[in-house]
Amino acid sequence: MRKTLQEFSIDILSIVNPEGIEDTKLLPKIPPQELLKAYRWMLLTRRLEEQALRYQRQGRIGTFAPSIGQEAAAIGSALCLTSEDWFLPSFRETGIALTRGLSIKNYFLYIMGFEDSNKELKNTHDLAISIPVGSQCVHVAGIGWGLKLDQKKAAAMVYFGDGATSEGDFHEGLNFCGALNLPCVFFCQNNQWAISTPFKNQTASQTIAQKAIAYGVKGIQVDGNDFFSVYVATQEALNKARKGEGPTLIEAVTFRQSLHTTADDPSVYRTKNLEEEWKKKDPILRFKKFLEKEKLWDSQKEDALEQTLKEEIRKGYEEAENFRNSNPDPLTFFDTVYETMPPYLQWQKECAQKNIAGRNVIKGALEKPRGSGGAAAVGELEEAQD
Ligand SMILES: Cc1ncc(C[n+]2csc(CCOP(=O)(O)OP(=O)(O)O)c2C)c(N)n1
Ligand SMILES: [Mg+2]
Repeated sequence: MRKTLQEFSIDILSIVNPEGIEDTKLLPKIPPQELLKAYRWMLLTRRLEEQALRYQRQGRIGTFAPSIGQEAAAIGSALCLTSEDWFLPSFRETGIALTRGLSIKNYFLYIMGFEDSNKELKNTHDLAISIPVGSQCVHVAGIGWGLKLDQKKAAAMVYFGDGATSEGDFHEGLNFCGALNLPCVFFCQNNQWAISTPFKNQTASQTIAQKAIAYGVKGIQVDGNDFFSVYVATQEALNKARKGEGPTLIEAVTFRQSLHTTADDPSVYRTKNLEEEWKKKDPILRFKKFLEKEKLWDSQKEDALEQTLKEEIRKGYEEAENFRNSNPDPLTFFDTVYETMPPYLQWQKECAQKNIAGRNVIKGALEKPRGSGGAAAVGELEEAQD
């Protein structure tokens, strides 16, 4: 005997395409003021990162990962979250963090290398940027489990890229959430690239969304450059999670228009033609076209907004510069990892303080600390000195 045991399908959602409204029935009823706010967030994200790219080239700030081209995926999903929900970012979620209260000053401080920027996360439901690819997919399972045990009517949404779906953490996290029916939303920004690895080399699956099926989780693919598709799918997924009906994996198909990070040069691995093709599907232009058609927007309003944003960004950068010039403690990153600092970290911090004070590594000057990690750290310091 051989017969089909189960069959699966994956939905794709597209509401407003580059030519206009594709499906009026699916268009969500969002008040005009909310649409205008969404546009403002999208444009702020774009202009902020464009300015950050200039500052980085001038040597004023460090490496960062721009999200240019992904603003609909970011803002369309972010606006569905409440302050009770949890937000777990990867490293390309500037727009979402802004909607959650990240100040422009702290945005710049982080890429200047100051951990102080993360202090404002205390007492929020937002986690700090996660650089190890996919790691936050495990953290979300823990947070989701906590929400379930506490019987909270909130959800946790984790963001990651197409590349992260090749990491074990993504599979472990999604499986755990499926098995325990946790209130989590996995939001994949499939921007077609993991640094220089194109999507076609990432997986043999046709979609990322279908990976949910293996874990008994609902998966859906959306046009990630369409604010409305992203909004509808995320709202559905979050409501489902808050009602205790389990997790969802959303794949937002988008395109990273800019470089992976400021240390990258995409011209060596992708064509100008491809970039031009995707520029025609630009999420901000598409949303603006919609607003103009609805008579909610015009060039005068656009000019005024551009001016305000420019000023906001300039002011935020100035505040960050002032902080940098105030001779801040460069070692605050030791303080924000644990509630109580373990002895080995305390010891490392002291070493670093002495090192910075005298620019002089302490060979044998300190006793080996008690507790794990200390001995290894002593060895490392000595090696570094040699
Ligand atoms: C565990 C781990 N391996 C490798 C890296 C180096 N790295 C940083 S970003 C990246 C690609 C991530 O691609 P994707 O998940 O698609 O996210 P995107 O950068 O496109 O937003 C890699 C390999 C890392 N940070 N962490
Ligand atoms: Mg990617």
